[in-house]
Amino acid sequence: MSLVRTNLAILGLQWGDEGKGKVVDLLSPHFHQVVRFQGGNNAGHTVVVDGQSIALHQVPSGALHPGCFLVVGNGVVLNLEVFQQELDRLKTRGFDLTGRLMLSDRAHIILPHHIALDLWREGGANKIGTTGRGIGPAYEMKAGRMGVRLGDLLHPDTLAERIGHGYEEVRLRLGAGAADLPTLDAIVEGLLRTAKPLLPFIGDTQSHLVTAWERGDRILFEGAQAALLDIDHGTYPFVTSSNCSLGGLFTGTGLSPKALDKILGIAKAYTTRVGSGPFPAEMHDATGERLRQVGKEFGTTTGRPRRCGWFDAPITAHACRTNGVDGLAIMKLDVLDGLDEVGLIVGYRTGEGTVTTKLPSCAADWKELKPEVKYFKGWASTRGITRHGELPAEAHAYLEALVESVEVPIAYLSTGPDRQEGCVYP
Ligand code: 2SA
Ligand code: MG
Repeated sequence: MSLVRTNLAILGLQWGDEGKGKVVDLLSPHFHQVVRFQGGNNAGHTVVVDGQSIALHQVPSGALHPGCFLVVGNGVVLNLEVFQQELDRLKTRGFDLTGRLMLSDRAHIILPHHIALDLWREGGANKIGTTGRGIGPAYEMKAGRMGVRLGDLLHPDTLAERIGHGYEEVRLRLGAGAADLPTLDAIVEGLLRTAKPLLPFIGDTQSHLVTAWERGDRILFEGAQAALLDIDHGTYPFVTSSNCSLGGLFTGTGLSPKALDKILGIAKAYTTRVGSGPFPAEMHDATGERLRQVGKEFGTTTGRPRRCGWFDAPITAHACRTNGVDGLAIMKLDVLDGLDEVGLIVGYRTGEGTVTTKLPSCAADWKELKPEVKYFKGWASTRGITRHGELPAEAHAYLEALVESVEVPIAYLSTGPDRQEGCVYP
């Protein structure tokens, strides 16, 4: 599978944190446009350059390559204050994005009362384990037609009214808790102040992308979160509030499916999840802890420890179907180095004792499922391997079984955090 001569989507196949940032960063030099289409600052993509890591939340991961034009599509929800901080951080590291960044005038803005509502809900019994960044309420306001879009910033006199509808609803819901909210005037003022340096970046990203496509630019679409966190196809209600699988790419940019050539699905060689919700692979034992420590499985955005388990083939196969994945990038294989045996979840044993690979639609039904694990002999080291022929035979056997169970070939294998640690599959 050619990863570079195409318009390519990079999508997460598990519950996020698969290492999409590294892949986007690796591939970016071959693309003219790098596009985010959903999510907000709940995403945290770490890219490592010369041993130094940079965490990006809303700026597309192509930022470190001066030849890439960066697009934030209409499906994204933006925290402008955080966005500006990211720009500033990048600037001090020598990456100035002036002239190569466009933010959709239709992208929605995350406001202080969205964050307050997110946190207020998370304090209650129906905790989802969100990132607390106001993502859910921002998308809710969008669907409820009370959202505020970047384009609205160009009409400052209408802002108070636009923001006011949603603000009043949040105040009603928070009741006494609303006392801590900033006033509407303060929100409008703060927003205008924060937005000022960003105004030159706001534009019609759909037209920009259609034009780029028509002139033959190569476009890289950078997914955030992942299929199992997709609001429709994930483990609802323990999901994020956007379509992080393939459909969201089209609604989140306004581009036609014809503009996309290939889909690369990203998965770790094991599985992690942060936050609450179904996770049949979870290991509460020393092996789970080992994966967490060796894999440094703590959230980029919130620092929360991630739940860890073996590679879960049924969920990954579901994600591949949902996304029409052409090839897999298997990340962090080296984290499994040195284990006596490596497990692969090939199905789930149900309450009735049968084995299934079908995922329940209802979170309650997941509780019944016990993973059916197939074990493989471990290997000494894959760290830093750059040619797939050099992989230990045991690692080959494991990867072959993984491919067989997911029914999608591997296109890229990562064997360490650095750019050069990994190999393209023949
Ligand atoms: P929210 O804040 O409303 O989106 O939270 C809802 C659920 O979605 C989960 N969530 C995530 N889980 C893992 N990684 C996330 N972001 C990655 C990061 C970046 C990525 O490194 O931080 O992979 O794109 C992420 N974002 C949301 C969250 O834990 C809740 O379960
Ligand atoms: Mg991450």
